[in-house]
Amino acid sequence: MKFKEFAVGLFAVIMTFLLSGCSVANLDSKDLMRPPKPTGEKAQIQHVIEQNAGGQKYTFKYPQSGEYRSAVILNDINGDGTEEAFGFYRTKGENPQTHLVIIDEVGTEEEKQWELVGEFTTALPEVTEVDFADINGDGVMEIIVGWNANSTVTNVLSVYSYINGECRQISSEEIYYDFALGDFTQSGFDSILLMNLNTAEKGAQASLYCYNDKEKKITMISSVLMDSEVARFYNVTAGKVDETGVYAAFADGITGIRYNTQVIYFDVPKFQLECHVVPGGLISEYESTNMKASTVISQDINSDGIIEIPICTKMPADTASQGLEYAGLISWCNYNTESEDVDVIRNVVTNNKGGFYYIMPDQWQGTVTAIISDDTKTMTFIEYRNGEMGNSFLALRKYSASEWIDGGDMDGYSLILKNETCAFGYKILNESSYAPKEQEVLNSFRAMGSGETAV
Ligand SMILES: [Ca+2]
Ligand SMILES: [Ca+2]
Ligand SMILES: [Ca+2]
Repeated sequence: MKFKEFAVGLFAVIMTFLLSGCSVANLDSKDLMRPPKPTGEKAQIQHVIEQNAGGQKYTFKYPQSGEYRSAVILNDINGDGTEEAFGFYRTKGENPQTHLVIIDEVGTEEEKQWELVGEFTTALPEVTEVDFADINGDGVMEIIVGWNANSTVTNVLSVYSYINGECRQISSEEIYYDFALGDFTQSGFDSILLMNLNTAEKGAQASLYCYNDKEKKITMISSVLMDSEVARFYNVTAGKVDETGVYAAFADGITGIRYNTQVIYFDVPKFQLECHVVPGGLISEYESTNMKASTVISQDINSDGIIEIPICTKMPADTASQGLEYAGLISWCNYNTESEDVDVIRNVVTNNKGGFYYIMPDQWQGTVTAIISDDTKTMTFIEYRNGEMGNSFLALRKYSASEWIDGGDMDGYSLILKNETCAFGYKILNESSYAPKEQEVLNSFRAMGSGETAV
């Protein structure tokens, strides 16, 4: 019994944690999906699970990734306005099985009771992730579950629908490495985009699955080859590509030598899934500029609802100067489905180790470089023409909070901003047509920290 007690204890701890997380006011409907209350409700649901396990030892299974990490999740999954619970546990013993149980509160207003209404089992031991989407377009969310056998490359997708008191699986154990959900077909229905890496059995491929009303399950409507060089994805984001509403998955991945983003979308007139590779920068350049791929991911940097893709390089190097450390350059781009190329939205010059960056004016592109010096504290902008550096015109420097003395002689640096730990100053160096005005410096400078990325 010890094991079970431990599992129950852990369950309570995680429930408490998740509940405290949920107390933050947020009207996003996804946040309304919650773990059970640690009161009668939780005890009753747990009792149903225990009964269903039939006295066998079991452990709760927690989704390994994604937004929903609880082993028991409450959500209205049949559209009747009240929540059902569904939970994951794995039995111990000779033939261990992982169970997905769906538990609904049934009975009259006076006497309600939580009861098992659906159950699915698999030999696969782990739950990769859980998500929700309305795949059949009836306004009620389906449960999307990824399972895996301790593999980092292969997961199995299951889609469950609970309607009219009946729980059904509407998928056929499709294999995937990563998935994205959303209205890829611009039909008002959600569909599922499965992405697979190159393996011994199968080439790298993306496949779009939609609900097929005739077969009452999801079926593949289109597929496309993906970049076979990609060894893994470190991020997948789904969102709009452009103003026209084309919806895409942006798979940020890594090959042997570089990072790239694959933009995968469904071309509705052609009725064809498309995949285009946007090269994101060499691993060596990420390393030399201290850029971290995990923090520079495809995202909407300017809150216009359209996803930007980061292309990370270095500021241009002076061929005659050796041993200089150049600043990183992140070009945030939109993918243009017509030209099949990218449009740069914003260029950001970064001093990642120093913890600050500067939004670069368009006219600096190709005609200005930036070097990092002074033990990464200083970033200096320098005119640059035909592979050679000219006048340096702007320096940005980081100070510790105690180093900065208001009104003191700071070597000619003026304060940009100061926080609890550090201060940042700027100095105009030489006469140059590029030299910015103070207000431009204040508008363009950003300090990293508090989880901020260089956007
Ligand atoms: Ca319900
Ligand atoms: Ca539905
Ligand atoms: Ca955007």
